[in-house]
Amino acid sequence: MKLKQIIVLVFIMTLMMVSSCTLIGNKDTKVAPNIIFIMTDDHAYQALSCYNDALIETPNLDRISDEGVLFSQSFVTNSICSPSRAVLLTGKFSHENGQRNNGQIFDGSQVTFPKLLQDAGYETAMIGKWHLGSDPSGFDYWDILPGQGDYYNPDFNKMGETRRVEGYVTNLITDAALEWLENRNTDKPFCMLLHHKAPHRCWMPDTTHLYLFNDVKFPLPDNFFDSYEGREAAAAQRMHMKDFCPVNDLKMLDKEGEIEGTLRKYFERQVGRMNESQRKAWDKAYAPEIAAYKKEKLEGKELLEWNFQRYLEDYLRCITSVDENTGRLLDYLDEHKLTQNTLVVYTSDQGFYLGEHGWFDKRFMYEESFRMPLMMRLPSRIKKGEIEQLVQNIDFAPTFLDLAGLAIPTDMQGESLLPLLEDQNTDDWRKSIYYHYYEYPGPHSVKRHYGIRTDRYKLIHFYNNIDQWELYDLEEDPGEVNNLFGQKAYEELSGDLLMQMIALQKQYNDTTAVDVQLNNLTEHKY
Ligand SMILES: [Ca+2]
Repeated sequence: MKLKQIIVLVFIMTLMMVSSCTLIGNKDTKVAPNIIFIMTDDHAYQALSCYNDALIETPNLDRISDEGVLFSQSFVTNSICSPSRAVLLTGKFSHENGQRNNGQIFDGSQVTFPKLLQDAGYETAMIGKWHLGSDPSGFDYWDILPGQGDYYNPDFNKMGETRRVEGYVTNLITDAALEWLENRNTDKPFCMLLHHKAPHRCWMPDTTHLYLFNDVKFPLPDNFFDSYEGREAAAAQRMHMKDFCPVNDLKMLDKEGEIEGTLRKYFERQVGRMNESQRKAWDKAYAPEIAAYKKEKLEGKELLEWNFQRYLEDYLRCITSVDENTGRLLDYLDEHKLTQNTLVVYTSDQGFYLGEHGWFDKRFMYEESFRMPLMMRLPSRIKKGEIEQLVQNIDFAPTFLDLAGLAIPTDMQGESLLPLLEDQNTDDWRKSIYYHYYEYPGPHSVKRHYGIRTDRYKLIHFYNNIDQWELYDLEEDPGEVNNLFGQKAYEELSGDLLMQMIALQKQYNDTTAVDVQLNNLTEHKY
């Protein structure tokens, strides 16, 4: 073969490789999109102005929903960090992927969507908070925070090598993401998981945001002074504004050491990571707050309200960093002409309480921690507007595989969201969703429970060392303070929801919950 013929042949082969990679599994002419999945840790939908602008403006995050879709009913299957991450990767409930609680080591030998995308020709990356114990698998590149990670000058573990990086964690994770995008293999479509640490407890803001919201008085939620009447499990939690550690959670680290707090040593380690100028800026900002706290010695309701304001200031400052850094990423996509064919997803590993029921943290199946914020943008392919159908984090993996034109493994338990995104006929979409939380005994003392939610109603069963059912009409009682279970007028509805829930437990193969119900039925002879 002559040299010229060889060159032509190599050129044609290269073209064929590029086009087969770009289409990935799509049989038709649809081009496989790039995927950027941005997930924060504990970002409440109440703190996103595309959902509600009562607390904060998030103009950059809102761009995703303005130019794409906003899911108004998106939910988690188990409202806690590592279980949520395992559901994302596997498309399966906790009882199927094995990750029921924080602290368990994720079985990385399982089938996950990044592995399937990688096998099909995507370049894959995982950057930021991983929090699954085992090393990431299915990624061409990973650069993660060990464990929970730190806000200031954090360690990163890049493909097995740990180093300390100077700076603020949300900026650094975004820097790492942009650097990877810049150096990626441009012949392949890519899938990047960008997982922020923020705004996880202990809500440490960047030095550039330490004075934000200083003059703002945030409105108290209607159920802030909840009495938990008729709700035994809600009364037993330890995640109330009164349970805050003043030093760690409210940043009252006085030099004299007079302010006590169970997490003081932990927080001293956090600020101990700061360099001299960071520490100087930090101490200057909090000194007046600390002095006032010591002088005023607030008690009772006044102290709770002060705790609430103090908590929200820092939490929302952390969100501002996330918002600004998401803006940097979206700008990069614009500048590099990647916007049209890149799916940008924004979500959090679950919701969070911002004073509702008097709480912080998550875990419960009540709305604020059960709901996840979720926005998606892919201008070349998906519609704009709001999606009201019930969706869950089991749906992420099937959706990404479907978008790439790949087969969805039959044992994945979620549904592809593509029909909703493309405005196809979705009359037969699911009408109810299922939840199961396990981490008890555990931090914050939230008892084990499972339940079902429809558009309007929610039935929950708390079990293990308690046996209590709760029923809510979300239209009449959005704050979930009025447990209707056991009232005569609601017996038929409760029975109907119970039957629907048993059907979901069978569909999802949640035998533990079925066993619990059978035991309770036998013990209590209902
Ligand atoms: Ca979380």
